[in-house]
Amino acid sequence: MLELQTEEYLPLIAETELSDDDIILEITELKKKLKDELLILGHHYQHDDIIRFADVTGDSLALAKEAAKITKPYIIFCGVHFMAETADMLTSNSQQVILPDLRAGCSMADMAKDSDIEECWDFLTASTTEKIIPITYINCTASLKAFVGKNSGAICTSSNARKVIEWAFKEGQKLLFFPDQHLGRNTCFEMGVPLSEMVLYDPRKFNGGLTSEQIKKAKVILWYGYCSVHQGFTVSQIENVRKDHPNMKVIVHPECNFEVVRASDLNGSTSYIIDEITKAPSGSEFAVATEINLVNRLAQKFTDKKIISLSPYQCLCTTMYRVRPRWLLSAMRAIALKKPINVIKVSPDITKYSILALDRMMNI
Ligand code: CIZ
Repeated sequence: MLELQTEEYLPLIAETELSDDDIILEITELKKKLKDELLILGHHYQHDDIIRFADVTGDSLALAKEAAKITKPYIIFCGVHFMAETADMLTSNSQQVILPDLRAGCSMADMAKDSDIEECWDFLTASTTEKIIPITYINCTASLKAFVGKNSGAICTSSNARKVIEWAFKEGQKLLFFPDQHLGRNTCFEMGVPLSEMVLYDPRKFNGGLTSEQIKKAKVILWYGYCSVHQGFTVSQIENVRKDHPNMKVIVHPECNFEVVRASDLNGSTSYIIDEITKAPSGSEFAVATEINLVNRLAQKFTDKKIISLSPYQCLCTTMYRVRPRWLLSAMRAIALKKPINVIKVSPDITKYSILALDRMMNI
């Protein structure tokens, strides 16, 4: 391993001659050396060559809660930007949350921009006197979390969306759901809200493409956002699986579109998918519609079950994939020098209101 003495050691690993094997070796050594100061978190959608170094793996909320429990000064969050933000908000000021590659964003989170959200809120509140409760999926920017916190709303995850929406309907008459239209639509439909009472607010259009009359009539206003990985699954893929594997259950994430969820056998969050597959008897067969790294890992783990991706195409989360061992090593070298890089810090004001929205969710 190189000597950890000077800042010359810091240049991005991409600029060095290190081979992939050298990188893995050095991460392994640094992990031992930093064991008292560093926690590495790995989201389910990360590649195996990152997951192998994770102290804890899980979904975004589980990992953020894990970060909140520990007192180690450094947390490397192998996931995407909004996840590191949530972890920063739940940890103390003296702890530092690090995202190995700052380009690891989330296209769905980026679909709800602050100025568009304010414009939407002004239009909706001017269109109706009924109380609108804003709910956001946890997969969003910290500033959207703060917006819902400020406006009497709450955060939800894909596991508790139904409970949070039930709460919202007790608090107000209408729901504004950010940023994933599919999770909002699928959950509300399963709760008995007909599609005719849901409208789609598209921030690329004037007034979201809606009239005040439509807002008055609607019970649910869905934001036009989606996850490009989950939106890629199709009903014809389900039909093909049913033809080729008659005993196979189709299990999909609720970020998939409405038709796909309706045509599936089971739907739920990544934790739900993992639990269903784990508890299924030996010999069970599943076609899974979620990120490919998780599907492959499940297939490798449960060799007594047949597990395939619903899609024959590569359904990889490219932003998650930006976190490569090279960047993990860069982040670890910087910690070893006590000069952490890529530290994610959310402002106190945004944190205050986001925590309000998170707390509301926790109390529901
Ligand atoms: O919140 C997460 O971690 C994601 C991306 C999905 C889920 O269902 O857990």
